[in-house]
Amino acid sequence: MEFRDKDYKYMERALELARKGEGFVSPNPLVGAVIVKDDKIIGKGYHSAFGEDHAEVMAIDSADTDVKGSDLYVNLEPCSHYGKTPPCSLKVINSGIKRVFIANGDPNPKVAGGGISQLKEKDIEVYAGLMEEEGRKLNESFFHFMEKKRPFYNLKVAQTIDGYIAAPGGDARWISGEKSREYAHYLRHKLDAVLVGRGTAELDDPQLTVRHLDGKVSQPTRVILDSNLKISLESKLFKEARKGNYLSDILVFTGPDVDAVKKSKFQELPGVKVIELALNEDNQLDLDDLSRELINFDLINILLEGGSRINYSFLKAGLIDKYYIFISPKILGGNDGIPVFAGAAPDKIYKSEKINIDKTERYGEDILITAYPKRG
Ligand code: AOF
Ligand code: ZN
Repeated sequence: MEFRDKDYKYMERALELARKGEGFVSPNPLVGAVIVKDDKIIGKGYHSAFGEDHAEVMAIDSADTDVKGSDLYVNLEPCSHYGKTPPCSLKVINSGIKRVFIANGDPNPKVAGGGISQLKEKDIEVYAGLMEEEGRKLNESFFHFMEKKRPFYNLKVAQTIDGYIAAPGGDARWISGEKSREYAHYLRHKLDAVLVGRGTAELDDPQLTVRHLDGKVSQPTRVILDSNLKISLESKLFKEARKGNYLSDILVFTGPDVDAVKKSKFQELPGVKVIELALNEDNQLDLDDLSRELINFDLINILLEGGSRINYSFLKAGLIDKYYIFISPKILGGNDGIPVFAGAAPDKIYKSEKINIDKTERYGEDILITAYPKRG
């Protein structure tokens, strides 16, 4: 099927609408829809929050003209299952829409082609694959989760030109500029959870919340990896929780058999949970076990925010799915700064992790490199 220029234009609009749900729909995908009749958009909609109407429903209900005989552009195959809402396929069929343009099939096993076949059975023309790549990218964490059954891990680092994320004593304020830090807050809003190691949680004493953004924001779940539950109850994160300032859950992952008294002190705090994980052969938290737990909490799009040992463990485990690397025009110098990945390096360059650079952009004086691992 040869798509026409206007098909791209309308699908682009659907993708744009879908993006309005960023931060609010997970673990559902971002979906947008437009209804076109006589070359005019007569209805539009998007999935605005988890549990809310699906895009097609909002688009059909918003139409200011009878939708009978019109075209629907939607980036995901209309669902065919009874979930939190009734199937979109029925809504589309009953509305009298004549043709449906889709970017991606829905990999959810409850749908998986069922939506498309229901439409076709009712003689609706279905054209799938319009802007397939763009649609897949928009929902990369959703597709990854459906296919691999594990979270999508995004590594974010702010480094000097010479590859350090902090001075020897841990000072990192600030490596990247204001524009980059603002973007990092947008990532926290967009993704489901922010994950840091105990060292970073204590040294930087961060709140791991979204600030510096306009409009309604979504606060990510905060995840701390701390094998021995050594983190202080006096850290900012827990102090705020104790004051009753609930912003989002805080999940502390530890190894097995940690101090029960200390554990209960954390658990008493509103929104704080301590979860014990198995250890791997290196006596570190088992990241597969962690992945399973995160999925249990519906956390599928995770922002790894350090520090360097956590970064290294995820790198070694081959778990980093996307890189956001901010490079700031600063040179720390010396050889004792804190590297991006702290641990033993391979002995040969050919053993290094290979990545594909997707984009390079300027954020103020910094460069942001977005990259994906090259995996077979
Ligand atoms: C659509 N249109 O706008 C979205 C779809 O829990 P529920 O009932 O909201 O269903 C969620 C599933 O529905 C989700 O996993 C995905 O397969 C599909 N999402 N489908 O037709 C939409 N958001
Ligand atoms: Zn639906």
